[in-house]
Amino acid sequence: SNETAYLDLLKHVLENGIKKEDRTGTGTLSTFGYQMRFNLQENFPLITTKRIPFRLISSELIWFIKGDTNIKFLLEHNNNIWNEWAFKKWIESSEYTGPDMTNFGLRSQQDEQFNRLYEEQIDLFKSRILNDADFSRKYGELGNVYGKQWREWKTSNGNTIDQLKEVIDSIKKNPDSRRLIVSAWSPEDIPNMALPPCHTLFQFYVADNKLSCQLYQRSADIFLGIPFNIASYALLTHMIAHECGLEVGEFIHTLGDAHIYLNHIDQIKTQLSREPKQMPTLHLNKNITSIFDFEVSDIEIQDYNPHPTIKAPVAV
Ligand code: DHF
Ligand code: TMP
Repeated sequence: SNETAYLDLLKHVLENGIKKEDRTGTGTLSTFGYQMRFNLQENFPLITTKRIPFRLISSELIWFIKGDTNIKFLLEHNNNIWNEWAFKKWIESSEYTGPDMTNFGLRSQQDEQFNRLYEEQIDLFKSRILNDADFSRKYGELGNVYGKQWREWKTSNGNTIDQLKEVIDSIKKNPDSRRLIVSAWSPEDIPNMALPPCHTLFQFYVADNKLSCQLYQRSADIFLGIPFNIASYALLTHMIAHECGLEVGEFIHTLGDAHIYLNHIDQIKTQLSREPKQMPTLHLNKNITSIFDFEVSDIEIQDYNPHPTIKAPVAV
């Protein structure tokens, strides 16, 4: 089943992962190269062995689709998943004069006193993003991340390419095409991004009146990021199929460096001890005809009754 595909990945990396240091200093168990297939006709692949807050996935995807790269929109939707990467740019700037926040990701896990200072600073940062327009323009910005590359890829002659619009037009006009690709990986632009894109490139495929999608993800945080990424691309595939009058087919998720952070292992053992439940179904507002018009309230999941949340620290 769709959930088994994910649980098998957890087991595979627990059993076969090699100890590997990483950029964040956390340490991982890592494997290279893995593929999962999700049948979107069966159900909507939202993991049930822990609760996944779906509204964070839908608001993040709408943010990408708008071409937005500023966390202000996310904060207005009570979505905090990108805060740390904007905050990092703020504390590294010359305008920041608060307490030393160097390496806040690791230190906030290890030092309770520091963690209180950090919580204070991140709360201040959030309220300035929400209430101070000049500040948010400067420090809410993650740079040329997903939304920018999808909607306004910069060309060498100073124009831009709306990859997302073009791929949807091509799916409608030329569904047999083998060139239905959107790339977020722009080598030239990598230095201008808060985090180089993890979900790097995706391709669509139409056969039998069904739309399938395959994602190449270069780096995969299996406990925290991957359940979000699966649901996000499943949702994107549904939304595009909806606009194009197609059924949904499969989501195929291909991973590069697939890793478990060492401070997620206990959580994963808990998760693996749980019995999967029925995955939910997705309902899109039928009155929306263009993917660019969806709002959070147009996207709903039904019959989602997961096991409880399992908390884990995110590696920054
Ligand atoms: N860095 C790392 N190390 N892993 C990631 O998965 C990751 N993902 C990013 C940005 N940088 C990253 C963007 N996506 C969470 C989920 C997805 C995500 C960022 C963070 C996360 O923390 N999820 C929590 C719930 C968070 C909440 O409720 O606010 C979870 O338990 O799933
Ligand atoms: P890296 O740039 O050093 O690979 O670090 C990025 C980390 O974030 C890595 O653990 C993968 C994880 N990640 C996901 O798994 N999914 C995502 O969507 C994002 C943005 C990051």
